[in-house]
Amino acid sequence: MKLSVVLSTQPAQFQAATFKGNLETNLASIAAFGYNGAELAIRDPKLVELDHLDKLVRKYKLKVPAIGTGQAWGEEGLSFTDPDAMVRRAAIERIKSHIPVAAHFQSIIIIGLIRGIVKPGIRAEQAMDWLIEALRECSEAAQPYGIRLALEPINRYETTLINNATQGLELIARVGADNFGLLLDTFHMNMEEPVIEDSIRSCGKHIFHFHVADSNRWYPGAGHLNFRSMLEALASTDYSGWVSGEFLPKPDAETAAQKSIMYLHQM
Ligand code: LER
Ligand code: MN
Repeated sequence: MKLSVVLSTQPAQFQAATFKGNLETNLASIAAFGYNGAELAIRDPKLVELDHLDKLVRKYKLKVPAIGTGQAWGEEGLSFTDPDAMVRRAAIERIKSHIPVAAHFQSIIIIGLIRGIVKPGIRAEQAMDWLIEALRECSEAAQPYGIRLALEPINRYETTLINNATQGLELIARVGADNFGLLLDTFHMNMEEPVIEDSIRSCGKHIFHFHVADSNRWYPGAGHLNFRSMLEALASTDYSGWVSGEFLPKPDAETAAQKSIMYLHQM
């Protein structure tokens, strides 16, 4: 099991970006705790100095399994399903601008909240059509680089578009691109899936990435989710990707990251 944890490269409102603040200090801690990788939350690749980032990631012998993109929604309001065509275009271009960074580190590009929500006055079918169009364009742009995109079903309190695995699988069929799959997150699945393990098994080969947090979004082991059975279900799909910690920095990022890796290693 390859383990990573989320680190934001910029200040972010998103609370479950486990590490924020000084990049090098955080990468050093993540490596020291025994993680194999750091999942990077990048609002805008223009704000990142790729050479500097690459040097630090190499220095601490870490991989970058995935790039989170949701801050473009959280901080700037960009989305694939905004009624304003300029905003939709900016969201698509923003995702495409992650491709060179993803190609450099061989990372998956995460499609989280940048998909947006169904805005008032917009029909759900219209939002879905915009979403599918955007995902096709981005998947097609990433394909020549061998880069995969993973859409994350997110719980109903954060979005009205794609809350569960069934909807995620339907979307995959409609987008119809081999390099487009799913990111499953145990925190969201705990709210939306009837039986988490069954949903993991049903997603099978379409699972490109996996986020872990416990029921309370603290580190695994701090709540009531059954990580042994969820990870067994994941293994039964022949998953060869990463298990990435995305949990609240509570009581603080370092303690949470350490407790999580100790707990997951026991599994
Ligand atoms: C991001 O990976 C996530 O899980 C969402 O809750 C972001 O709001
Ligand atoms: Mn997540």
